[in-house]
Amino acid sequence: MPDPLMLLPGAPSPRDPGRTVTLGVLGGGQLGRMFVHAAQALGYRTVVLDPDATSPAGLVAHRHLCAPYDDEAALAVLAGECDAVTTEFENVPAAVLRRLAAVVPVAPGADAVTVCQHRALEKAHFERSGVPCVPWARLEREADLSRVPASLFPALLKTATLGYDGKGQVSVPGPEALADAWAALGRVPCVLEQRVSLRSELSVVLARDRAGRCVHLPVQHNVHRDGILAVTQVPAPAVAAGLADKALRLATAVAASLDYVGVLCVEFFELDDGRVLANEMAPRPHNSGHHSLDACDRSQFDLQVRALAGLPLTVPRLHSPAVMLNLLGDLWFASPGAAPSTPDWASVLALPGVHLHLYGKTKPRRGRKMGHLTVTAATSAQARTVAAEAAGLLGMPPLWGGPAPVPAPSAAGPDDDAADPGLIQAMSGDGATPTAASLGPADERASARPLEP
Ligand code: AIR
Repeated sequence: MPDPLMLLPGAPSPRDPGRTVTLGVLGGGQLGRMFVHAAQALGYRTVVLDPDATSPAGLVAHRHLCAPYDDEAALAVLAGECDAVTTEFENVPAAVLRRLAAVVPVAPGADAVTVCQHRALEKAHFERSGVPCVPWARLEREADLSRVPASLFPALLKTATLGYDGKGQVSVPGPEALADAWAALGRVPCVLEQRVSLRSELSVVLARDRAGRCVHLPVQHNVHRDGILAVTQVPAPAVAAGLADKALRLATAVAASLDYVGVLCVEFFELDDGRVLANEMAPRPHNSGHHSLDACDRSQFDLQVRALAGLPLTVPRLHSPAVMLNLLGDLWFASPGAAPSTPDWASVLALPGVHLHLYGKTKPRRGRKMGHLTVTAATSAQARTVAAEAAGLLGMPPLWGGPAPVPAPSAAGPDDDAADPGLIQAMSGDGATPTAASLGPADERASARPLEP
């Protein structure tokens, strides 16, 4: 059944036949920029609302409304000029989405975004949906400090709202450090999470349409540094058999229980003891899905456009193994205190299979996501080798915090080069379990080599 709200690209707007169908996005960062690129490639007109005059998405959209997210006049123009609106940043107030939804189709909906914007609501929602997460406690007032069970330590204290990319997080080794940690975060509502022993971090990016049909990207393996995603690999290496299926099932269940429409990312921890726990989710495309621009025949941004416009969601196929490296502002500073200088892109672009994406941010800052680089190759091993070379040329730290995660020889045999034809990935469609072939090479699923968390 086609979506009754289907908005055909390049067609006259059903709301105003004098203009072309227009898609709007709240937030003008890199995620909005890549959404705009995908929408424009299909032939949609695009409008971005973002307060920054040089926002990455505002610079490429047909129209940039440069105003705060809750500016009444700008929201009226957005609602009047768009046929559907989405968001790219969970810090956009959910109330704004709710107000817009009274006038224009909005996806994801305000209720789902509200849950994703608040870590305590998010964890409670995971638990309600039967999705296990790390032991945690809510911290809202002074009295809560003494009620925290000792078993939660060592722990991480995170602000309940407005945190991303490692912002708003403090490590808390023991109960005696909790009061100071909470003070350091401004005594705002927080969640305290037990620090668990991680074997790996995984994520699932899925898209769900208004009829509840769901497709997903391959399960991604992520390495974070200082709370910021550093490296993503697909197919995910060294994921125990059955575990990828489980992550896909859990992510699909979360989306269904939110009655979610749009692109959703759920991040998971794989523990040393084999359990899979949900970490957090994002109501938008995700950094760990950026590889899909170059390694899949349907990117997460294509999926975001399709879900919003009510176009059919087709199964993304991973056609090449890939390694994605984040390019942080640090790369622009050759030494502490130095003036920013452009990294040596020429050397990196001379490597095979390198796809450079810069977001057009005018001010490099340490820890700021300035772009990413995806290496695609015929095999995972080749992608890792070229990625390590690119990282070396750019002066990045070793990618996996040590030697590259070369697959351990497995008793079953085929090496990862030989096994890569099994790349076809994967839809859950109606929630169906993906096939073994969809989960990548057997040795990458089953081998148990350790990876840096
Ligand atoms: N973003 C949203 N949540 C997490 C991230 N990284 C993206 C969005 C947002 C941008 O980061 O695209 O607009 C903000 O980046 P910056 O560098 O301006 O803080």
